[in-house]
Amino acid sequence: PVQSDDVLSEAMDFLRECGQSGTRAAVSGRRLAEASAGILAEGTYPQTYSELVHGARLAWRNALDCLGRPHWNMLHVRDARDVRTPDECYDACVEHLRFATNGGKIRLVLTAFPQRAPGTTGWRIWNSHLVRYAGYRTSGGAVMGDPDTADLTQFALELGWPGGAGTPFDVLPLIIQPPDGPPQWYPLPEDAVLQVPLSHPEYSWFEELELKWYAHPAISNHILRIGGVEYPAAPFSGWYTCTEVAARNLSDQHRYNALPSIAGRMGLDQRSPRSLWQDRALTELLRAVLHSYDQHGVTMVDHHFAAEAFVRHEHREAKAGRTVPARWRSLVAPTAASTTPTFTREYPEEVRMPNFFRHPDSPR
Ligand code: NRG
Repeated sequence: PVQSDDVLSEAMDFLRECGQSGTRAAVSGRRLAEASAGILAEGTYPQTYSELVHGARLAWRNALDCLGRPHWNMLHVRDARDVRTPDECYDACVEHLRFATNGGKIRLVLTAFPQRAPGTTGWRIWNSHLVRYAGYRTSGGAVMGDPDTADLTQFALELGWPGGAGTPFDVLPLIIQPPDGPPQWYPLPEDAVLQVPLSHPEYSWFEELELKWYAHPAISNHILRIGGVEYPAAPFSGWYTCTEVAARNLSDQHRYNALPSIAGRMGLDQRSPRSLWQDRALTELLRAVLHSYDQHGVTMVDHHFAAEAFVRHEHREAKAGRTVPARWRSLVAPTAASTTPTFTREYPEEVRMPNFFRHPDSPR
């Protein structure tokens, strides 16, 4: 919980920034007085749609871990602040997925659910993304599926979800909690979840590995904080960079660990890392991911293009008199890092407001 004087100064900073933004969120002195009266009386104030839009875009511009920020000004914001029941929240999440997925031409979109009332926890989506694959703990201590979601999967099972078909890629149900009630689970409609089966431009055996991933991430475990107001449920969607899927999710040893089987099919010598079998298998996995998303008409960027766009974004920001805060480790590609232009740059790791904050107790 935040102190009301923090809220007040954050609100005034934000509304003044709106005033200078040249957007529809530009406000008068009366708006500042109105908001501060609200904060002093109730501890918070309602934001206009234009303020919400501008605030969400600024939060994106300030997001330290995001490489996609060149597009910050194009974020589309869906207003779901009038949602009252978990069913309505679920419907809005499904609509979010359909709108963002757009048949593969991924749209940059955020859906804002009601702001947190002081003294309450507010709306909560327990999933880290609206779409994620389950990770079932087995008796041997291993995990079937995505080990990253083992806790979330456990949570869903405890709530009464019967589990999926038992494949390595079962889509988890959504877990939604209203401010005044227990969490509830909802299965996602199959046709709202676009997925991409992986194939390789040359290796015909690649399909037999039966790897796939979902079309885009819809991050749902962050609090959006704008001008002292918190939106604890505010899922946002963008498109993937190929390295996220290939060089982490499918290849990390503690995730899907796909490299040994790819290297095996390629006939590489896995006895020593010095044969660079991991590097070579990973490059082919990256090619397969890009190839498959392209073939299915699903938006995805490569790390080279994304890093170049980011450096252009830095130049544009500098012209506007702003530096670009960032977490280097998040921006720099996990493969071929030194061939991308962000590799040799340095960034201030400065938390500016508005911003997104991961729910601290979010299950993986
Ligand atoms: N690396 C995670 C997703 C993190 C957010 N990435 C984005 N966000 N591209 C993963 O699932 O691989 N986005 O809003 O587009």
